[in-house]
Amino acid sequence: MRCRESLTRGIPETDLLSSTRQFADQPVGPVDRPEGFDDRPGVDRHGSGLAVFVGVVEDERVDVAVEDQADDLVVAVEADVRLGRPRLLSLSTFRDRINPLFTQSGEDGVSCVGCHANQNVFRVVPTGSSEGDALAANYQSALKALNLGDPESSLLFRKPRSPRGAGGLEGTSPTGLTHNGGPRWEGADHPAYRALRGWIDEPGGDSPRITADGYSPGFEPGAAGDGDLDTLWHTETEGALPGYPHELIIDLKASKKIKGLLAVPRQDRSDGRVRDFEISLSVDGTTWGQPVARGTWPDDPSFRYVPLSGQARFVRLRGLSEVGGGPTMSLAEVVVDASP
Ligand code: HEC
Ligand SMILES: [Ca+2]
Repeated sequence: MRCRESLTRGIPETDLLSSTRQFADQPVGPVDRPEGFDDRPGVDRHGSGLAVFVGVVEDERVDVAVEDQADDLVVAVEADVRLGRPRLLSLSTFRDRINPLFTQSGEDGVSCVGCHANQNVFRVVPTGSSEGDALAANYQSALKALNLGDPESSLLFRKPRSPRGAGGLEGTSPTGLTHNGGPRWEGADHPAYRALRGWIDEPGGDSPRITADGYSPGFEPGAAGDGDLDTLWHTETEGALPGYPHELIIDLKASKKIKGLLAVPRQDRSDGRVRDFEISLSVDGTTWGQPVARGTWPDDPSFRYVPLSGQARFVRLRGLSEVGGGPTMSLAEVVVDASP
């Protein structure tokens, strides 16, 4: 069974199971285990008796296999698209042009958030009282539902243009799928569709200069600002292992109005994820005021946004402890939300 499903790494396995179920409801097995299929740590067994295996073969292609209780392979879903590396797109464009699309009512008076606030894969929530949390959650969800290597194959492009149905594969549908929420955007001329395309095609801006109190070879501070969710900054993992606090300093190269900081923890494991942190601002990189924000982050791969206000050129994220009490700190990405 082949499908043009794009599964991006970083989707929790329970979510993966629910999206894979749509393709596994008609048992088609047993079929051969895909060649080169590689069981990875993180494979999980679920109470339902189904096990989901996710393997990355040939570098970037993602395959999914589902086994039943008797370990028979009932279905192997082989993604026939190559995934683009998971990459951050502009946060400010997302806030200004994309996020508002999710709260715009359709002809039936319902918006995406009206149905998707508790959905597993594409979970988008209304702004409510905590604007930063909603921004981070919706931004992460939108990126999860996009395959940047082949945007047109993305669920975010296909679902809102699919006819009403149970959500699974449908040969007669122009997108190959149905959508429980019915068609929302009629075609490629729809403003929402064009806004999404514009967001993906937008050239990347000038990246900030990032320095840190230490790093392991291959995990330099710049890896936290390259837009790639798979590359990390990581403090030393060998030798004297200097413990916390650790810090990352982002130099915006000019004084800017600071609105917030988005942090993306490493997506694959807990190692080095920060628990307690504080953020300080500086105009010259030498003199730092009192922290402008303090907080605690959970041990999960969720994007997190800390609202800030102030005028500065340098932003310092200082980690005070690790989620597991260990000595190292890591970060996949950090983005300062600022305007000139
Ligand atoms: C009336 C309810 C409803 C509305 C409105 C709705 N959806 Fe959905 N959507 C669903 C349900 C239920 C599913 C899961 C079953 C399926 O795949 O159709 C889903 C699935 C999806 C998926 C696949 C990932 C997932 O979470 O399962 C995407 C992407 C998606 N919708 C995008 C959108 C977008 C974008 C909008 C707004 C333009 C929207 N939907 C509006 C009900 C809705
Ligand atoms: Ca990175």
